[in-house]
This record gives sequence, C-alpha cells and structure tokens, in this order.
Amino acid sequence: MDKIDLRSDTVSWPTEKMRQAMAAAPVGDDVYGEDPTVNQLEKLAAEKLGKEAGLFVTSGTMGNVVSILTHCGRGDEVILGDKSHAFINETGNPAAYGGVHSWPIEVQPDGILPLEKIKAAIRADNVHYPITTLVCLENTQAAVGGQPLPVDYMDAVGALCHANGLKLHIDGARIFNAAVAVNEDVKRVVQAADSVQFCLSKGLCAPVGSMIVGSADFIRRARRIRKAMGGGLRQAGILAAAGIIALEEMTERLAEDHAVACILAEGLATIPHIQIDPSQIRTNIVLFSVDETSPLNAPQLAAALEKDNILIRPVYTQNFRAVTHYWITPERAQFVVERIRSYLT
Ligand code: TLP
Repeated sequence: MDKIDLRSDTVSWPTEKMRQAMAAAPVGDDVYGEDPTVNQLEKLAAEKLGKEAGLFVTSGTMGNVVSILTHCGRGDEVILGDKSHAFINETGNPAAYGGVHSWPIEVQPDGILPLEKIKAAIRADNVHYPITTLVCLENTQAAVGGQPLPVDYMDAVGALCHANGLKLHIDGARIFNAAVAVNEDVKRVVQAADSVQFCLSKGLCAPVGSMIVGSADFIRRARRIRKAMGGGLRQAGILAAAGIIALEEMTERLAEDHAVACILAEGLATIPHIQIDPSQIRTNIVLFSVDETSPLNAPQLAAALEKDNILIRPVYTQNFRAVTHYWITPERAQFVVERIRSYLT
C-alpha cells in the first residue's frame, strides 16, 4: 500500500495471495446457485459462525438492510443504537425500502445499549404502536472506538429478545476483531444471534463483500430480498475467492492490528495538545482529539499529514478517528506519531 491510510480499515488492499486466488477462481452463475467458489464461501462462513447457512452480499450496508428487511415487515420496529452504523450511516434504508421504523437507544461509552432500556423500548401490544420485531447490536461498536461487547451481554440481549418473541441481528462488520478482543471463538460471541452481518472487506482485507449468516430458512428469505435489491450476482466467485482467504487466514492476525492501535495510542499520548486515553483501546479504532490551544486544529493537522503521505480522518474541528489494519505496521504507526509530534511541538 503506497500511503499510510488510517482513515478506515475499509481502505485495506487485498493481499497478493487474494489477487492470485481471484484470478484462478472457478466461477458459475450465482443467481442460479452455480458458482462453486461462492457456495464454498457461504458454507465456510456459516460453519465459522456456527449458523446453518450463509449469503454473500456486496457490502456491510447491504448485509444489514437485507437482514433487517428479512426479519421485519412494513410497520415493524427495530431497536438499535443511536450511534450505530445502521442508524446513522445507512441512508435510513430500513425505513426507505422496507417501511421499518427505528427506535434508537443511547450507546454507552463501552458500546452497550443498557438492557433495561432495550426492555423498556419493546412496545406493548397497542393499536397505536408499531410492532417491535428486532434488536440490532453492533459489535464492535465503531463510533465509541471499536468497543467489543461482552459475551454475557450478547447472551442477555438474546435471551431478552427471545423471551419477547423478537429476533437479534448483529452488525458484526468487525466481529472477528470483537472475538479476538474478548478472547472467544466467534461462534460463541454470536451464539445468541439469529442473524449476523460481517465484512470481508475491512480488517480481513478482501476487496469487496460481506456475509450474512443465520438459519437456513432465514437465508432462503434473505436471498430473495437481496435479489429484490439488485444484489443477485453472477460470476461472483472472483470476489468470493478473496473472501475465503479472508476467513481462513486473516481472522487470527487481527490481534496484530490491535497491538498497532495501542502503539499509536500510547505514542499519541506523549504528544503535547493530544487528548487520548490509551486504556480505552480494545481493537483497531483509535479516537483522539487536539486541545483548544493546539497550533493546528484537526482539519489543519490532517492536511499537513497528507503531505507526508499519511491519511487520517478529522471529525469536526478537534477530533480524529484512526483505524489500523493489515497495511499499518508498527513502524508506520511510529512514523505517524513522530510526524504528528513534529507538527504540534
Ligand atoms: N463503516 C465505514 C463508514 O461507512 C463509516 C467505516 O469507515 O468505518 N457496519 C459498521 C459497524 C461499519 O463500520 C460499516 C462501514 C458498515 C456496517 C457498512 O459497511 P460497508 O461500507 O461495506 O457498506
């Protein structure tokens, strides 16, 4: 990768091995269910996450909306985090395309939606109300710095959902980061979930794609919604080939990205004008800010760093989000720290 790109893990390039596997992938027409590489990926994803079946989709956004529209009908309601990607960053698609109403609950700094708040949000059977059908949790919770959710919390939300006749969907765009952070098999992490969306294209480095996993019946219905949304793919084995490598070889190494995030955070903490708490770093997302007396504000610092081939995302005037991934080595993280120090001291 030619630049030090910390704007997201979505920017990660596919590995050389992925490119070779893509070129050599056996393919067929996936709308007919005939692409052997897609079929292999879908089976592998389901096995890895301990669910009956899997479905390849083009993106995390498609994975979430297809899942929500599969679980919910028009006039139904989904309970989700007020800082969740599905609520903030997906164009309001459950409402736009499925007539699904959202009830946002405040995400805590540790990524949790308090159980009692979820419970209180479940609608009573009343002619005035939408019908609560689904709870959606995001794990890791990106907006609060990639916080992984504890497994017993996931279990408790699952139990609450099922006791009330609701389904639980996980936006697991970074579910393998979460599993590594809580030191559990990913299967265990998502055990309570009825469906999970996870991305092949972020920390796992595949160029395109996400997976949905769930029961065989759920995936059969999701496949139909995916088709309705224009997501029926043809020789998608070219893409799935990279996804297979992502799942087989890239999940365990995510601990390295978390270690690099810590190097970055600890280095940043030594720089005047930077505000960061390195103890908050659990996965690959580093949130920090520059104080009011900093010689450069966030957009100015980002512009200066761009001249050093460092890309980093300013959030408003004082804040930054940096995301580590396969292409951010410890040396590159150190280099970023030193360049920032040079601009702020
Ligand atoms: N997140 C992107 C941006 O859209 C903000 C990023 O750079 O982090 N769920 C979560 C938790 C995500 O962070 C994202 C992407 C998605 C879903 C959507 O995935 P894509 O981009 O594949 O549609």
